[in-house]
Amino acid sequence: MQAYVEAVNERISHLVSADKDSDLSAAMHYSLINGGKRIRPALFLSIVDAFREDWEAFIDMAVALEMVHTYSLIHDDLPAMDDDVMRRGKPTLHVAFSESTAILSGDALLTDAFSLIANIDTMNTSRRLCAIKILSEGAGSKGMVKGQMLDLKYENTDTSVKTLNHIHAHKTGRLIAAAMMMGACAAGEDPTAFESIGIELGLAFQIQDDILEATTDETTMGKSFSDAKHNKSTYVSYSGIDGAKQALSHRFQSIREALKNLPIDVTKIEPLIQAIETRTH
Ligand code: GRG
Repeated sequence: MQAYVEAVNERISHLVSADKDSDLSAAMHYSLINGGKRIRPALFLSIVDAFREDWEAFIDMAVALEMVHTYSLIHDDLPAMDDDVMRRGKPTLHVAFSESTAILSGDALLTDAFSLIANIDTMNTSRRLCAIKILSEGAGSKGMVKGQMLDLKYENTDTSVKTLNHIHAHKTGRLIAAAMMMGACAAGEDPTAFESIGIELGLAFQIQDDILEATTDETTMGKSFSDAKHNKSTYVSYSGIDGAKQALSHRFQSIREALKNLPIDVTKIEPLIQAIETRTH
């Protein structure tokens, strides 16, 4: 995991410079550099590695994923959405710069991500197209954006676990699934099997987020806690800490079982699953 994260950080530093004459590039740099755990790009690279491909050749696709994820966090923090003031241990982008700069930086990160993938000319066109299709579908109106819309719709409402799962399978699950599926695309393999595993991992990730939010503090997590402010139901508010922990353990068990059935070198992914399972922020 460390090797993937270091490679992603190095490539981000190379690709995104903090141009003093451009508020837009300074703002994109501010959000992208430092702080993020780089889980989605690391997952993508581990799948490429598990198919025994040279993962370092696919680093720009990993960075593109992090750019889409970072855009989603910037927009999620805006006053019109969660209205949060801390992210990745720093003031959120609209607080550090301005609301309009935060909106435009998110727009730019999302758009530039696709240009980055389209320009990986060392990669065969059908693999690039497969990745672009999956990333756009995972992030767009049937994926993460739909999840965000549902999340806003169900604020101030008592939801069932079924509805919570539906929201988070889209909001958190679809981009994590896209990361894994893009790993298969990049290796020239069929991505289908990774869709349900990725969504399962996204749901586990969200349950964990809710448990951490209930058991730790904003400084440790490096972000504002705003679920209570918006009266959002969480896995903990619905099932209690013990119930949420039990659901989490079931999900990780089924993720490991599903991965074992695939024709890949699972030892490349297991350390990452382990790191996600035991994360503290
Ligand atoms: C605005 C279109 C749009 C979508 C926003 C991802 C998202 C949808 C909102 C984030 C809200 C949130 C806190 C969800 C919980 C799970 C999650 C995605 C946490 C943040 O991801 P990490 O922990 O963050 O990987 P870092 O900072 O480590 O990259």
